Parts: sequence; structure tokens; C-alpha cells
Amino acid sequence: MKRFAYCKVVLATSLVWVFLDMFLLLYFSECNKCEEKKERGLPAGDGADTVQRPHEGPGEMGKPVVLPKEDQEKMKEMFKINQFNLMASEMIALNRSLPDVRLEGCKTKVYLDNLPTTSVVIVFHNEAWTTLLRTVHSVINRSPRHLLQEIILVDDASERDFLKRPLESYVKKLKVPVHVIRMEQRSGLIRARLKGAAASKGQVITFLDAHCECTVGWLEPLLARIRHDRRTVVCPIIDVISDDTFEYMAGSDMTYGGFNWKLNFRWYPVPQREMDRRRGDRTLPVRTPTMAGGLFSIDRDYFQEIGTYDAGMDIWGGENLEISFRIWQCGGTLEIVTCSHVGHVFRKATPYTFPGGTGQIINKNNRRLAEVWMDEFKNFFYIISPGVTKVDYGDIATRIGLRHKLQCKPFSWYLENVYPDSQIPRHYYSLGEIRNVETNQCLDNMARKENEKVGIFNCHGMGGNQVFSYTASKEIRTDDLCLDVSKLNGPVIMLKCHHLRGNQLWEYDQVISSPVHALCKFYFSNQLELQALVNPIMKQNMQNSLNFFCRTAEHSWNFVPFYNTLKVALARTLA
Ligand SMILES: [Mn+2]
Repeated sequence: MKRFAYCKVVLATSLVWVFLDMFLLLYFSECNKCEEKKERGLPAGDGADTVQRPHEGPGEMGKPVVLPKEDQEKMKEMFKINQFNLMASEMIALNRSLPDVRLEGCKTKVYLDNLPTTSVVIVFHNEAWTTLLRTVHSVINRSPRHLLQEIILVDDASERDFLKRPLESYVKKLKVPVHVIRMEQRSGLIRARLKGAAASKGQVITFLDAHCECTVGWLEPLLARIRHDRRTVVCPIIDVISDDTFEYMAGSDMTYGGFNWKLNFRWYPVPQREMDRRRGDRTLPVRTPTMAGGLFSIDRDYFQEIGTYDAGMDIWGGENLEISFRIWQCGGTLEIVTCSHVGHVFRKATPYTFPGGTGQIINKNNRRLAEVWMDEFKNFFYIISPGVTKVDYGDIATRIGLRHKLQCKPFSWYLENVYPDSQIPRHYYSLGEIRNVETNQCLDNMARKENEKVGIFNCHGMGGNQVFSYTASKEIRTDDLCLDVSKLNGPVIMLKCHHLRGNQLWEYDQVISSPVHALCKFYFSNQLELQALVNPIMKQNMQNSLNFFCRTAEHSWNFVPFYNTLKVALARTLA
């Protein structure tokens, strides 16, 4: 009996101890995590973060600055200097607080301790003091100190005095090394970045624009991807800083980079296949076909290996698509890291002057891009941009040599594997005009925008607005717009191509009395004129009479499009 009582006591005390242990274990392990999270969440800087700093004053927490009526005149005058609201910018603290705009799932991610260090390279030309230094302060305050090697400011021959001595003495006092490098003459973004990159010592180079603001936790997820695979090139989500009020607005993680036939960079919705690949987890990086160009991180040695930038390109423009195509075609990966947010002041007009004129420079750069990387798909660019083929693009032998040396894949591979929803179709039947052979009138997009009617105009045979492609997925598209018949009794309009067929599906059938298109009285042609073509499929399939008919989601409608009986032919116009 006595022994039993003894046992009970021992059992009870040991149980107490077990519970106590478990409690302590849980308590401390939880707390460890908290400490760690706190550490990583906070910037290593002087406390200009979202937690510790008072959130009063103009623009704090990314709030818009609204100027009183009496300042409007002066504000408008100052706006012209940089093409953003300089007056508002000057009212906002250089280390203002910003909201944490990350997805919830991003805030708790933990990164390896041995991330590579980075040099941040910022090119500027006549930048405003406040926007430039707000960029610098946001980098310093929101980057873990041990990951930030240095900041390199490359001055592309600015004329403003405050960007000379005063800038140098200001940045000397900062607690991160900030070097100011000067270009001897106006050289443009591409060459200035190359100079900054050559001077950098970090394992990674992070390029930023000169009017950015980095938010909490922006750097670690970028570096973690490069640590994971050094051939991954990463971009943050680019948030919008209003050029009017400097309000900070979170960018979307549901768009990624593409381009149109004119080789303009454009944002498009992240397609379903990319959501599926990530199993719906929006905190995972998005594979993006192209980058916007202003903000990205790249392993320093890898940047050299894949051929930095095309030094034959001038000033600015096209270099972002060039490096995007090159990364993908030559074995790398390009991602948007959705847990990293950096704001950028988007402007409606450029304050810069370009030696030689913007248009000519961009045409030259884009020709180099098309000639080196795009193979036969360059025809889409040439046919929609009449005149561009006359622009001299210099010598591309070294870039072609680079492509061979790196054994880069063809552009068709890129379209097939990286960008199947591209505006340039991987497979297509025709690229040319759609002509009414009786009236010599052509379908013409009339430079109209999305949601407007497609027009008809005298054929000019110059391409441009009269270029349409009938693609293998049976769309009729002009650039990134598709002919769409979504309205009952309505006109045929141009809508963003959705790749879902439906109202954008155009069938052609050599048998005119096909039962399907009897429902749909829309047809383009009963006579085809087809000349030498880019694509052999075209020749084979389209030498005979060609009728388009629409097949839409609703088979039973009885609509009469506005050019119901238009007779057209497809002809190639590219010289
Ligand atoms: Mn910019």
C-alpha cells in the first residue's frame, strides 16, 4: 500500500516535469521564431522603418501629398523640371516610412544566412536631389547591412551643381559606402550601367532606377533566388509611386513582362499555366518572358558570362528585351520575385533629351535586338514598323558570335517554351494584309485602341496598321489585339487576345457551304491572293479559296457584322 502511494507521487511529479518541459520547449521555440522574424523583418538601418518611426508628416506611410490651391502655379512650374511633382517630393522626408505591401505569406518566409552580397548600381542624369537620395536612403535603411556591399551612383553627365560636390559630401556621411562615378560625356543608361558594373565588388549587382523606394524585406528574396541558382536573374514587383502625389501604390503580382510586335515592353496578365506551375502559390517567383529593365539583380560573374549589355546599343531602349531574350535563350531564367517590392516613380513624359532623337535610337537598338535574337520572327517587327528597315544598325558580328559561343537556343524555342502566349505567334498561317480584291480596300486597325471597331481603308501595301496575322490558334490578330465578335448584331471589334478561342476563333473552310458557318454569316473572302510568304504552311494551306467564318461560344446567334459581305484576300506586303 505504502509502495503504491510512493509510486503515485513519483508518477505525479514526473508528469508535472514532463508538462513543464513541454511548456518551456514550446514557449522558447515559439519565441525564438518570433525574435528571428522580428530581426529579419526590421531593416538594419537607422530605424526609418514602418515600426519605429513616427508616421506623421507629408507622405509618411506612402500617403499622397496634396498641395494647397495657392501652391498650384508654382507646383506646375516645378513639375516641368523632372516631369514629376518636385514640390511634393521636397516636402517628403528622405527616409519616409512605407506600408508593408507584401503578401501575408511573404512576411514569414525565412532565408538562408549565407546569401550573396550585392552592389546597388544607380544611374542618374539630372535627377532631383530628393528622389535620388530617397532611393539611397531606402536601400540603406531596408537592406540587411551585411548583404549590402556598397551603393554605386553613376552620374551620366548631369548638369546640375547640387549633383556634383554637394552630393559627394552628403553620401560620404552615410554608413554604407556610396561611390559616385562620373561619365565624361552623356553616354546613356546602357554604357553608364556597364561602367557601374565594372566598378562593383559585390557578388550580385542590383540595378535600380534613380527615383525608387525599396520596401521592407525587398532584398533577401531577390538574393535567395540567385543563391539557389546563379543563372537566375530576378526583378522585384515594381510598385507605383505617383508622379503627382508621391503616393505609394502596391503593384500587382498578377502581371508579367511581355512585348508587342513593335517590340515595346508591355505588362500582361500572368497566364494560367504559370499559376498552375506554382500550384497557385502567389508568393513563389513568376517566370517572366521579359523584364521592364529598370530594376533587377544578377550574379556579377554571370552578368559577364552572358555578355552584359549590347555595347553597340545607344543611350536607352530595347536593352531590356535584349537581355531578357538572351537570358532565356542562353540557358538562364528570368523571374519576378513576388515577395520583393520596390516602388518607382512612373512618369507620363520623359524629361531627358536624347542626342539624335529618341525614335532613331530606339529603332536602331530594336533592329540590333531583332537581327541578333529573333530569327525569322523579326518580320513581325519589320512589317508593323514601316521604315524601320532603313535604319542603320551598325555591326552585330560580335553579338552573333556571342550567341554562337553560348550555344543559345532559337527564338522559336523561346516562343514555344517561355512565352507560348506571346503576341508574336509561334505558328501562323499568314502575316500580311486582308484585302477586298474588288475595292482594293484593306482591314485597318486605324491605330485604334482596344474595344474599338476594326476599320477599312484603302490598301497602301506598307504594312503598319494594315498588318494582320491569321495564327495557328485561329485568331486574326494585329499586334496584341484580336478580332472579336462578342456583341450580338454589333461590329467586329478589336480586343486584347485572350487565347481562349471563343469569340476570337476564326475558322476558314474551303467548302463554302459548310453547315457550321451557315449559322454565322460572317465571311471575309471567296478569293485569295497570296504571294510569297514567310511561312511555308501559309502557301500550302491558303492557295485555294479562303473563307473565314466565326464560330463563337454561342452558336445560335444571328448577327450581321458591319462588313457582312466583304470580299478580301490575304496578301503579303513585306518587301
Ligand atoms: Mn525611371
